Amino acid sequence: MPSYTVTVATGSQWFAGTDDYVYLSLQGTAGCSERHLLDKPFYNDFERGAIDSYDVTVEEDLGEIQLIIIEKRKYWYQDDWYLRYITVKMPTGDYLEFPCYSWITDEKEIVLRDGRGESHKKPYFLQNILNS
Ligand SMILES: [Ca+2]
Ligand SMILES: [Ca+2]
Repeated sequence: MPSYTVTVATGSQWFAGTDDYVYLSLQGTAGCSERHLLDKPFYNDFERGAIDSYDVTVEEDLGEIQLIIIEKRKYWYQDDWYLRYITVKMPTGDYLEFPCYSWITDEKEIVLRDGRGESHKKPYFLQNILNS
């Protein structure tokens, strides 16, 4: 089954992190994924300045990913989240970048689109991480 690696970058400003539930769906040219809860066991996800990666396995190849749908749901109290960007590593090894750079405040769905219109190079910030 195809697997996508989803990397989520939380902002580094005060209170940017969240303990809310974050669900992700991938929508591609060939289909849509199920809704996945992004959660690593025994780990505090989406803290300030964190870059967290999750493997999302899907039943069938989704083709080129066009949209990401993020849903934030309350865990205990309302906990705003500053999402910088999400990258998706495709089964082919290509990376797609979905910029957000905004606060997600309520319990709502947001839709992120591929920010570059070109998917065959690694984003420069990943090159920086790999080169450092
Ligand atoms: Ca917060
Ligand atoms: Ca957290």
